[in-house]
Amino acid sequence: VQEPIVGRKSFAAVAINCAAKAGEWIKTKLGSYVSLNMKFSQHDLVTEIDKGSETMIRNLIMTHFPDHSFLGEEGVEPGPNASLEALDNMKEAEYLWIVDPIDGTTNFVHGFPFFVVSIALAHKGEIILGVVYDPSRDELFIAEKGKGAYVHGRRMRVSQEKAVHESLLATGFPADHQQALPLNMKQLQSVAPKARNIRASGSAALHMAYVAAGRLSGFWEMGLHPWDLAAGSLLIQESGGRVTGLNGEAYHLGIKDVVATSGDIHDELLKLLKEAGK
Ligand code: 2AM
Ligand code: CA
Ligand code: CA
Ligand code: CA
Repeated sequence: VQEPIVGRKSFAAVAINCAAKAGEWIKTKLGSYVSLNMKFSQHDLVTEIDKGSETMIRNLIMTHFPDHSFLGEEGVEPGPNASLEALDNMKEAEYLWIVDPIDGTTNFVHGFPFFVVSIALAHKGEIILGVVYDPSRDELFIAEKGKGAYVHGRRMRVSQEKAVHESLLATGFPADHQQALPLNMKQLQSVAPKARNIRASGSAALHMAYVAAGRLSGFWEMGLHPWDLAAGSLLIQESGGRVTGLNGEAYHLGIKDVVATSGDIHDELLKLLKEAGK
């Protein structure tokens, strides 16, 4: 439903509007031919739909908040450290929107319906708003700092599982086949026999949202970027969970290797992952 633009809309209203509009549009493009580019390697795909979604979101945000800064995946040159350099250039920004226009592009390209739009807003480096929208299931996950996290308008809580052996976990297979992928294989060998089972659905932001919703008890992945994690990290914190780096340091925008859980299993999962890294 279109609301008229009158006065200054809330950050949350604009984020929801962006995510819903972009998500609906992306969904109409699923299964139709899209021209593909390989960004950095054959494992790093981008489509015209990624770029179109980002442009749509950026234009809407800039219309409402012209003095805000914007960091979107498709506006950054590809490469492993580019996102941190871009972030460094923007660290003076008072309000910074951090956007992944499609998280799960490989899924999108293959018609595997696990991809989302991820939108976060940071105020002086602290994430104050996170929205993850899954158009395939029409699910919108939203959190505002200090106000809780919601899906379908209902408050989210992380899962109750107390140990890895009763947990459903998720990971992502890294694009870096030299170092990160072999380490991820070792991590799987360490964690899989201890967990109830493991999923790898190909969207880090969706996995983060599912940890917040209690559908997964934990998620870890290496080599990610701020736009993959910023919104999801607030969803999880506001649902009572815990998000850290691989060494247990508290989540911040520069974290690339993430461990996100309901909280109770966090130390046990960190320990299993650490053992795999030895
Ligand atoms: P994307 O779809 O926005 O690119 C899946 O394991 C996760 O890794 C997704 O969130 C995906 O985001 C991200 N990803 C895919 N290719 C990547 C690459 N080459 N480098 C870093 N992250 C990548
Ligand atoms: Ca990408
Ligand atoms: Ca992504
Ligand atoms: Ca993306």
